[in-house]
Amino acid sequence: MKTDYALYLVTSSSPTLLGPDTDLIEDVVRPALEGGVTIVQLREKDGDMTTAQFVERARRLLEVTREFGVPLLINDRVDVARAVGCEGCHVGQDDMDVQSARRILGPDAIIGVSASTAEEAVKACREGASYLGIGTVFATSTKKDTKHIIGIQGVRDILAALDEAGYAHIPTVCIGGITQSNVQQVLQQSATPNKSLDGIAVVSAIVGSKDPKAAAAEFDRLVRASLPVP
Ligand code: TZP
Ligand code: MG
Repeated sequence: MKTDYALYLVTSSSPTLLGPDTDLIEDVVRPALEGGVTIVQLREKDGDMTTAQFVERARRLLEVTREFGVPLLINDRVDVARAVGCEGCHVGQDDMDVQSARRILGPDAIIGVSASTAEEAVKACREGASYLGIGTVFATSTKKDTKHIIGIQGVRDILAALDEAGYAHIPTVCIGGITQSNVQQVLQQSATPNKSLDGIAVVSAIVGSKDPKAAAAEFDRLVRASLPVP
């Protein structure tokens, strides 16, 4: 089945985003899925979670994403993705390479790669990435080590380079500082004649929202109105 990248939720366990008695899965991800999130990435950077806890959380989350028929990807930890049998993983430039990840997860796994330059994007496609996460678009306090703030023009340049290299068919989402106020501008202004974004990825605009379901539903409305008709 074709993966829908339109509204991609990346989780965070940061206490500054999650309220004190908030359960990430039941109080954030489930309502966000009800609101229209189409794909979920479990990203654990903030706590000092053990591997055992990580696997347990991924298993619990997979039960929920399966209820909604939405893919679950694991950030960085290809081993955890394999252990729980979810749909795939997302790797950054310093993580395991795509080919090795695919050896572990198999030919049908969804393997996403972060890219902040045209070179990184084209290389990831050549190596068999299923989709690209392009960014960081705008400065964000969610990710501390964002060296490369590329702006909308940077996203556009990468999309143009993908088209030029024959990878216009590889799905792309962008990430970093995306809000309900800028999402339509990002989708519209990054589009090139042959290659547009397939969706947007957000952390704080949904995880940090008081009402994740309403936040996701509003993104869903805004994104659907700006994506080219398939
Ligand atoms: N990669 C680049 S920016 C970022 C990641 C994981 C964090 C984006 O968070 P937010 O809150 O949507 O700006
Ligand atoms: Mg990583």
